[in-house]
Amino acid sequence: MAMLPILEFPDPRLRIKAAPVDAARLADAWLQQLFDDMFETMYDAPGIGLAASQVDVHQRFMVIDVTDDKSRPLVFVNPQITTRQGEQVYQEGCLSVPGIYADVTRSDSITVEALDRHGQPFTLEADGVLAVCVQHEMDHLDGKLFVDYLSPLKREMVRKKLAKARKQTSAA
Ligand code: GNR
Ligand code: NI
Repeated sequence: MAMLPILEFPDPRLRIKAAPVDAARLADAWLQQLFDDMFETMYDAPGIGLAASQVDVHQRFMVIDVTDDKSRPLVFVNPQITTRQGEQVYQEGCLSVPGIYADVTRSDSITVEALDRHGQPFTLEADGVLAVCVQHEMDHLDGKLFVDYLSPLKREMVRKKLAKARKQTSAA
């Protein structure tokens, strides 16, 4: 098990569009280890989701667990949203944009189809925070961050705030 470094905004590598996973690669030990390491990194943060893009792996998969007791770890490989209904506003945060929170409007309920970590296809109906998290992680796979939904001015304020926070951390 290993903790993985998480890329932070405005790192340009967060903008790379991830490529589909070759399902045959799910038999590889390194990919299975990476799933485990991503869960460990996410739980330690703590966070409710982590996309491969955030750990500098530009392939289409993510891990999610929205429970309080780590009881429902989900791996989504090559996820696709097949239905969307309604709208919800949720105050989002992101491990790649630490300490920043903002309201984002997304679909209220979705159907997502993906492969699990063993290559088995599954379909999940999600609403509430799980639906938010799936959409947030899939944005990462397309090189998109929740701060992209803010105005350019607010996004620039976020960039400056993070730069200042980093400077203080390194000076301490
Ligand atoms: O841990 C996380 N919490 C969260 C809260 C509201 C909306 C989305 C999220 S995802 C985030 C972890 C993360 O950055 N995943 O990419
Ligand atoms: Ni995120």
